[in-house]
Amino acid sequence: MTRQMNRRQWLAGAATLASTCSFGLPALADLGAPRRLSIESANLDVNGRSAKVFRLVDDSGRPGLTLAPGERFRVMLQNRINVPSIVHWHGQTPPWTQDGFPWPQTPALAPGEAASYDFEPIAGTYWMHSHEGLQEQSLMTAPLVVQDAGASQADRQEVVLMLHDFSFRPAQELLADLTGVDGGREDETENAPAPGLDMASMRMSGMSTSDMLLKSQTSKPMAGMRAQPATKMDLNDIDYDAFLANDKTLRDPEIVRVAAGAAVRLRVINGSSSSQFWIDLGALEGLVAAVDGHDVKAISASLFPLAIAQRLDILINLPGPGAFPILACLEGSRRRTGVVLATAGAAVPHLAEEADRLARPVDNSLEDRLSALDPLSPRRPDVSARVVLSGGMKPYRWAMNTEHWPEITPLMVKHGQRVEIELVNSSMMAHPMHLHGHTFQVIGLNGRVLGGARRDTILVPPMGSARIAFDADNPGRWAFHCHNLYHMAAGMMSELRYEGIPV
Ligand SMILES: [Cu+2]
Repeated sequence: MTRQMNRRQWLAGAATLASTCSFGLPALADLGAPRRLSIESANLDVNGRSAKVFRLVDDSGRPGLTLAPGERFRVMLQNRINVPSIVHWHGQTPPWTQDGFPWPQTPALAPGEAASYDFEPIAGTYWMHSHEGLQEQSLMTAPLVVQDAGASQADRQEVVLMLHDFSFRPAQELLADLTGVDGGREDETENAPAPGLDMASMRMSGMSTSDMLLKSQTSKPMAGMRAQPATKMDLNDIDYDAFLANDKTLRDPEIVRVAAGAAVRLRVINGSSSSQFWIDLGALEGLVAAVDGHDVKAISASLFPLAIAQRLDILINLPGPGAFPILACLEGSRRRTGVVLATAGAAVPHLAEEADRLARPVDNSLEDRLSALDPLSPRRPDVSARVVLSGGMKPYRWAMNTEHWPEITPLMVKHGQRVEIELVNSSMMAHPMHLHGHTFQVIGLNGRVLGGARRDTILVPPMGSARIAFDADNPGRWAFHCHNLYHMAAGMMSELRYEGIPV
């Protein structure tokens, strides 16, 4: 495969030079070659059936990256698939030209093309995913763990739990079913229809919009939830074929070997395109130590809501020998996935893919109790914006302030300003809203003032609101969008733009 030095590499090279000059000599660890990351296609076995998926792997074939304490994010990314692609370092705050969003100035990498990245990462549990088309649904996602010097001293075994929703059907078809518009075929990973089934009959076997509405309005009250016939909340736009935990289902889950009485740091990443979960530790008690990579005052629990794209660092001290399932239960459903922490010789129980009870909708019950260890300094906002989230299933169209990407009006800010945004959800679906390039603090939920967590993704529940604040300290063009892939694809994306950035 040929490698060309492209414009982006020159940009990144210049950035390296600039940072070396302005910050003095690079650390010793930075003198070696950059880490390599490849965008590849691969086959994955899902419950006995082979699927074509994408992968983001290092030279040894491992998914994603784990950076040592203090290590810079120095990565050479190569596109080894036959369609354009670009990878976003979710939650990190690089210069905007290295954010992995396909702006006109930073287009996707052509097949065979490579790009280099060099920035100082934030320590914590992060992830990476394609920001090109619907590639994320085909598992172009991977963990990005940046180890923290303090956390690694704590001598905890690290366990990463990466969650995915999975369909054998191409994402373009799933979207076309929702919008009623044939989006055409674009992804290389499309899984061929089973013999004897043509595309039309596959589409007919898919769920109609009314089926999905029916499905979401379950007649029985969900566990822990009162029956509320007046409220029609929409959950789970897509009927997935499987839910994956580290690429496996509960039919044959990953068994993570742990020592009896081990101290574990569980890094849970919801890399799903359109699914939200309750993380269930069963009999174990866990301490939430960080959300979206940022430390919070620890909260003890055994059940934790996790919206799309969010992460949880949960500290668990195992009580002794045994097998300990860590389950992710799909909201509004009995379906679940997970891994098992097991000591040597422990009998691992069979875990059904369906729970006895429906999980209730993911909510902000944990968010309400979180507070940042490193809050923003108190300051009056220079910019106060209100963003109304709207849309629905029929037609399947989602908006921010009634605008649909790419016909949007950017939210303009100046470098150095304190910005507050009130996110108001006027729709019947939850929207996990993600702002690129910044860490915000949650300062209000449903009108209640909060000194909440610092994050990059906040859930805005149906008819609810969330207020976020951040310092405009990273000039550029930044995507601001719902992280439900299908909501984003159906318009729910906007831009935060700094004055003075040429477009
Ligand atoms: Cu949404």
